[in-house]
Amino acid sequence: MSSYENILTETRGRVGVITLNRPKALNALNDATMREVVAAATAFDADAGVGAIVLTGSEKAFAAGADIKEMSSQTYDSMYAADWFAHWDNLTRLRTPIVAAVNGYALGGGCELAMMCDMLIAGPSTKFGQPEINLGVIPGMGGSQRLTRAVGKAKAMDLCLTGRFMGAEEAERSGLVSRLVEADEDVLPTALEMAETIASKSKFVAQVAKEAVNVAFETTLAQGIQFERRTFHALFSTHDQKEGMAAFVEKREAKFEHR
Ligand code: CO8
Repeated sequence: MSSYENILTETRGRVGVITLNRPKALNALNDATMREVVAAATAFDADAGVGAIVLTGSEKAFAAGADIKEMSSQTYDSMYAADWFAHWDNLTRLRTPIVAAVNGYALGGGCELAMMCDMLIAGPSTKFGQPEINLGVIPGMGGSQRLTRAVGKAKAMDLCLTGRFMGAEEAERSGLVSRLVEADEDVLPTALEMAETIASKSKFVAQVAKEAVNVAFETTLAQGIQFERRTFHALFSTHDQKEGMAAFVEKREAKFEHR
C-alpha cells in the first residue's frame, strides 16, 4: 500500500514499480507528483531487495508534460526562488537502473522524465515531443540537452523548434527508444521483464555498469576509456566477480550478492 496521492507504487519480485496516476490531467507533472516520484524512486534505490525500477504511466499518456495550469501564473522571481524543477534531477543521481515504460503521450516534461530514465520501452501509439515552443517557452528539464544527445542535432532541432510529435518508430530509429514492442499492451510486460533480468544480476555490478555508461556523456573518450578500464580492474576485488566467473567455469548459475 502506498501513501502517495499522484502515483502508485508496488514491488514485483526484485522490481520496484512506480505508476504516474493523474488520469484526468493525462499525468501532467505538477510539483507534488514529481516530489512523489523522486521520493518513491529514492526509497526503492535504498532497498537492497530492489534491483531495478520501472516508471510508467497510463495507456493514453506516460505524461503530457509539466502541469501547464500550475506553471502559467509563475514569474521569473518565483521560479528562480524555488529553483523550479531542480529537484527532478535527483532522479538521475539514483544508482539503481530505471526503465521507462512509455505508452501514449510523452510530451514536454513527460518526454524529459522518460529521458531521465536509463532505458525506454515504447509501443506503437507512443508519441514523443517537446512542444514547449507552442506555449512560448523552451524545454526546462533537459529536453534540449538529453534529446540532442539521444537523437542528434537534426531531430532535436526539428522537435524543439516545430513542436511536432515524433512517433515510436521514428523514435526507435533515432536512438531514443531501447526497444519498440509490437503492441501497446506489451510495453509494461516487456519493461518488467527487462527490469527483472537486470535485477537478477549483481545489483552492485549493474550500478557500476550504469555509472560507466553515464560517464560517456560527461567526459572525453580517452577519460571514459580510462574510467572503464580502472573500474574493470577494481571489480576483480569483489565477491561477484569471483562468483560469476567460478559459476561459468563450473557450468552453474551464479549466485550474486544483492547489497
Ligand atoms: N498540464 C496540465 N493539464 C494538462 C496537460 C498539461 N501539460 N496536458 C493535458 N492536460 C489536461 C487538459 O487540460 C485536460 O484537462 P480538462 O479536462 O480539465 O480540460 C485533460 O488533461 C485532457 O487533455 P485534453 O482534453 O487536451 O486531451 P486531448 O486528448 O484532446 O489532447 C494532448 C491530448 C495533445 C496531449 C493535449 O492535452 C496537449 O497538447 N497537452 C499539452 C502538451 C504540452 O504542451 N506539454 C508540454 C507542457 S510544458 C512542459 O512540459 C515544460 C517542461 C519544462 C520543464 C520540465 C519540468 C516539468
